[in-house]
Amino acid sequence: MSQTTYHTCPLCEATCGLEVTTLDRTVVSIRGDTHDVFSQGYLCPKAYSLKELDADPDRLRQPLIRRPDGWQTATWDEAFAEIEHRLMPIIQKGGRQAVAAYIGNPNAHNLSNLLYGPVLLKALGSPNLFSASTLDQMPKQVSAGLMFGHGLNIPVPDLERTDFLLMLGANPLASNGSLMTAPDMRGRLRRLRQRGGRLVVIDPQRTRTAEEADEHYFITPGSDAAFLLALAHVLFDEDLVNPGRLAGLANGLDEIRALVRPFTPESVVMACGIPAAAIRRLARDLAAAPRAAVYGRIGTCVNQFGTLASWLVDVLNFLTGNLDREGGAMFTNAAVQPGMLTYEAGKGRGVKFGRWKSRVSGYPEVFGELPVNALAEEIETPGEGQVQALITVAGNPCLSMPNSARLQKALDSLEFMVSVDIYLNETTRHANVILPAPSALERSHYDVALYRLSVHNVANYSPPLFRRAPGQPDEWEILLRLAGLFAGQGPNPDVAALDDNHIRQLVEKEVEQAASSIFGRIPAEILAELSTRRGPERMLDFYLRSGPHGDGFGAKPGGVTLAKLEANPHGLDLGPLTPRLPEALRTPSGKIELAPSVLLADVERLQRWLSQVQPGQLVLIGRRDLRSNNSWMHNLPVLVKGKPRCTLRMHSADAAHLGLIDGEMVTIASRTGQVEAPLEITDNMMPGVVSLPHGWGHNLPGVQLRVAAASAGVNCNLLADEALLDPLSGNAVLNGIPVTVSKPASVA
Ligand SMILES: Nc1nc2c(c(=O)[nH]1)N[C@H]1C(S)=C(S)[C@@H](COP(=O)(O)OP(=O)(O)OC[C@H]3O[C@@H](n4cnc5c(=O)[nH]c(N)nc54)[C@H](O)[C@@H]3O)O[C@H]1N2
Ligand SMILES: Nc1nc2c(c(=O)[nH]1)N[C@H]1C(S)=C(S)[C@@H](COP(=O)(O)OP(=O)(O)OC[C@H]3O[C@@H](n4cnc5c(=O)[nH]c(N)nc54)[C@H](O)[C@@H]3O)O[C@H]1N2
Ligand code: SF4
Ligand SMILES: [Mo]
Repeated sequence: MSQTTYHTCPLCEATCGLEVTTLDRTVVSIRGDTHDVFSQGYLCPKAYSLKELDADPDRLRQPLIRRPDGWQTATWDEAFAEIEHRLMPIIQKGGRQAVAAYIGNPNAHNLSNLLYGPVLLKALGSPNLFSASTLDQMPKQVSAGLMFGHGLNIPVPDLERTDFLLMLGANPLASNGSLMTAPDMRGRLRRLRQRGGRLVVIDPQRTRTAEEADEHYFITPGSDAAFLLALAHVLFDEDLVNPGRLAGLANGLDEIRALVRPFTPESVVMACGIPAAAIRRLARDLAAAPRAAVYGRIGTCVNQFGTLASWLVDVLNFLTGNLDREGGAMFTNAAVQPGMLTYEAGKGRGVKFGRWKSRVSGYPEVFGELPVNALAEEIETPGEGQVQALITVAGNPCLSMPNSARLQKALDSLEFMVSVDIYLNETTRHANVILPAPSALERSHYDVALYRLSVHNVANYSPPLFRRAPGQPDEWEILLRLAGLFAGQGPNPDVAALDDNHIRQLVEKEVEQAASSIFGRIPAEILAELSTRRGPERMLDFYLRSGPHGDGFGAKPGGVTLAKLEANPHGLDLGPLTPRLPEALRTPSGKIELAPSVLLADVERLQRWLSQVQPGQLVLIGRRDLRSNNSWMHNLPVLVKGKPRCTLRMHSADAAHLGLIDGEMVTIASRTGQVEAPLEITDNMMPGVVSLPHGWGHNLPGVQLRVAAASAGVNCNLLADEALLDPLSGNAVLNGIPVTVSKPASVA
């Protein structure tokens, strides 16, 4: 008998609701759930690939142990025994810092891993923690932490009501939106324009999003901070600053006024490539719009001034009175906010960075982690504290991080490596043990991270679609078993007891927080109410019920519980965004910190750069494609069929200048390496800028991705330079890489 159930798509940040029809263990169809409270039937081509992903013969279904004569399948007990046997002596000898961890992007889309990943890392107790965050949004977390007191206090554009959206460094028509959870971006942007609103896109490529916009400006990669400073300059210069309701709630307005004074539009034109007149007009339009939002995404983050640009986006939102106002840039009030409610409302401890430093280059820690760019050198450099073992969880740094050739070599020199993953791929081929995670359709789902950045308050839970294969643990059980092992409990710790212990600690801590809805309650009573559940469901129920929309364990009847979500498979609509300041602030002052001193100081570095800008150097940036997802969905025929997509895009003027012809293979070279890719000439590129997507380059020895190997592409991160990063956030520079492009040596 066929069955129809509802499931949130776990693949990207859009959180689309899917209607899935199954027959026994087979997916018959995947459609958009027209009743989903948020996505209302929208989906993208990746949704259907969930079926292929689940059925993929290359997806690992048993643990693997590397033996001298190759990979061997193993039982779970054998795999954990091997980890205990190999890893614990490394810790005994080299201390906990000898084991590093790398946490990849799919963790952000995985309920088990979001809730239990931190437990694993705490048990590991190593200062050498790395994640894809420093390849991505860390600059935004740092700026949000400094301004609003918490790294997840990130304003999102109120898309449903804004009249003017100034979008920098994002292509949501391909990416489906990021740090802005909103299914059906095309529909939302069209509705914005239909109601008379305007969309302006700032991007070195004329993207699909730019094509939908009222205006698009090319911008030189890495220059957004300068452009935003000039916008702020015009606002002050023309007396257009009007913070409105928040005027009295911010420190530092005078400092900002003084800071932006030298940044006339004329002074940044050379660096940005945007005419001064256009900068002036955009600033006036931004100020004049009844409700406007400035939004910057990965293009503004992954360059050497990522934190400055991320900060200035919100400074502009403040200066124009659009921060925390309907139709402006607002703070989501998510149903689940671990760690957010535990302070006095409206005040907090704020953020502190650099509590420890990386051993070799001395990079400061941010939010408990070190820059990914430091991983290879921490492995390579001998001496006390050297990293000798690595654990990766849902990460593929061998394709995703700068100078990945260096990392690949470094991984081979490790004493031991364990990966929790679904594939034997470019990274896990270096492991000694691979622990397979269950299929995406075999796990429950709730977007703990993404609903925090949602353009509408929603909550939606999906139970697993399929039962796991016999013997296959859930991913949280894998992580807790590793945590127990690291805590010294041996290869077969009592996972259920670890889980009980963890939830008890959470509850005990929460009832002590004065701002909590369960302040002063008796932990045993709360635990009794949760007693029918285990694992992520128990934790989720706890967070939901003690959260801002929750039932407060009886204190607020009718509030959200997991049972209520289970009864509403299309999700719960918790209403449009509402103003949340000052309550959402977690700064020690209880105010918005507009001008944190570290940010002011960093502007000097930007000024030095501006004075040295030299036009004429060809630079490389990336791009995303709707039918792809970072590095790991190229083994699914439905997504990779069609024309090759890993091409080097270049403007026709650059191609003519270099004597290159459309379609021919070209060599792209940088300080760190070189690759060959077919040339695609298109005037959608800014002259002087070329683009190559990331996540390709699958034809490496030992990789077991048969479909991906056939359309392998090249790894653009062989060209990105690990020596370059944004010093405040430690974020990698992935765009604006100086390159040369030429006919391959054999041809020239
Ligand atoms: N040049 C350049 N480089 C970039 C970027 C760029 O724009 N340009 N973007 C950067 C960004 S934004 C990001 S987020 C990073 C991503 O960098 P990573 O997180 O390192 O890489 P992913 O490609 O997301 O690979 C995810 C891994 O998780 C595995 N996986 C998938 N699902 C599951 C699961 O359910 N459980 C487990 N355990 N494993 C799973 C996959 O097999 C794969 O090995 O790449 C960054 N690299
Ligand atoms: N289909 C698909 N969806 C995805 C992903 C995917 O790989 N494929 N990855 C997911 C992940 S991990 C993330 S983080 C999000 C990212 O989501 P987005 O931020 O929307 O990412 P992109 O589509 O890469 O768009 C970034 C844009 O920035 C531009 N850009 C590059 N450098 C600069 C610069 O210096 N300044 C400015 N102003 N623009 C610049 C690029 O040309 C590009 O058009 O997407 C997520 N969704
Ligand atoms: S847009 Fe994202 S969440 Fe929606 S169906 Fe596509 S991959 Fe899934
Ligand atoms: Mo990302």
